[in-house]
Amino acid sequence: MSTITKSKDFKDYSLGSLEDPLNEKFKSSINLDGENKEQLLFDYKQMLLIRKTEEKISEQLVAGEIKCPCHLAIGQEAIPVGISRFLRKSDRVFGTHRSHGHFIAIGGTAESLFAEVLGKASGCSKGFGGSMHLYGKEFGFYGSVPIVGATISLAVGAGLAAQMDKKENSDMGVCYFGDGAAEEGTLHESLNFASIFNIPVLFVCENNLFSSHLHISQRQPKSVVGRYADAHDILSYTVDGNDLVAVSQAAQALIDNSRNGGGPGFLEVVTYRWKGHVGPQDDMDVGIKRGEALNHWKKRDPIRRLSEGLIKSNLSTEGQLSAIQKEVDQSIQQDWESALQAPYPEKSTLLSAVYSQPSPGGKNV
Ligand SMILES: Cc1ncc(C[n+]2csc(CCOP(=O)(O)OP(=O)(O)O)c2C)c(N)n1
Ligand SMILES: [Mg+2]
Repeated sequence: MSTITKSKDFKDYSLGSLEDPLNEKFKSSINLDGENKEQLLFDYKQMLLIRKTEEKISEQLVAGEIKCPCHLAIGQEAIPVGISRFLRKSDRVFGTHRSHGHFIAIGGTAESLFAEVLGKASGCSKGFGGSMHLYGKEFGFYGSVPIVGATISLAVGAGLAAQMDKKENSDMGVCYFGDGAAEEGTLHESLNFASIFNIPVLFVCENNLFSSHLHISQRQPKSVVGRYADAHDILSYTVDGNDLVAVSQAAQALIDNSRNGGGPGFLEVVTYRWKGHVGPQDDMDVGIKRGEALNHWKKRDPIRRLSEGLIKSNLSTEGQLSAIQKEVDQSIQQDWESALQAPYPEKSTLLSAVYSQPSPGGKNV
């Protein structure tokens, strides 16, 4: 069993070894005891799909083919994949400025994402949104936005709507947000409201230790973000976000509890993004270099730790895993080419999603 730990059990609300890049414990293969082989292989493929989709985007940003700003989450793939195991189409999931993985993990296609970042009409937001405005209501993705923290209260509202539907085994609101977003007042008001009204909502804090270029130690007295949930009497786990099994076990416990009337849950997943805050470079975009820490975190690669676990437990072989890799590579190449060939939106649609009509004098009414 992987360890899932309540946030309040972290001594002095310090992440300790979880945030220490030198700690060897988090570099080895993950424990897959009791896990279902088919599910693990599916998850492996999903994680690879997310990784390789973002690598393609990174490459095409460098090539100049993609022009919109893209925030990459390479290194964080275990999180949305581990959580999405337990989500359904009727749930209402909200993302952030860094949501390519959130979108794909619950059913978005690489093709519609590529088309979106290229501004093509076949994009998931019809080419009007770009990387930070992803949408796929048909599979439960209610949107990602660039305004940090903005979707947290929306997910609470969506959870309230689900509660008002009075379904047994309720649908859920889910919001992903970062450790930086946890510094916005909206999180604290949302936690309070969700707690008081017992709302079925899952707060997922991707604590990658950075808000833009600032490390959490420069911004906060304690590194465990789950302490805010404890303050509002919300069940909260803080786990290794690069361990698929730890993420999924904690997600399952919290989601089952919420669906059955137990109120909100808070899942803090500790991770690290391999790229700078925005764009394809490894280093931070304001000239700060993470240096050796980044190299150590790369040894905590969630995909390698899963693939090594699969082989070690005799659940798969090198050959099977490389066949999956090939399949993913091929599908990504095809999806990229279709997106490239797709048309741009018609000029006539430019104002179709603008709610206020420009007056003849040019002033909005
Ligand atoms: C309300 C608001 N404030 C500031 C910004 C600028 N900004 C964009 S992303 C970001 C850092 C967010 O950090 P975190 O929430 O930890 O997410 P991460 O980028 O680490 O995934 C900031 C400050 C913004 N987009 N919106
Ligand atoms: Mg962060």
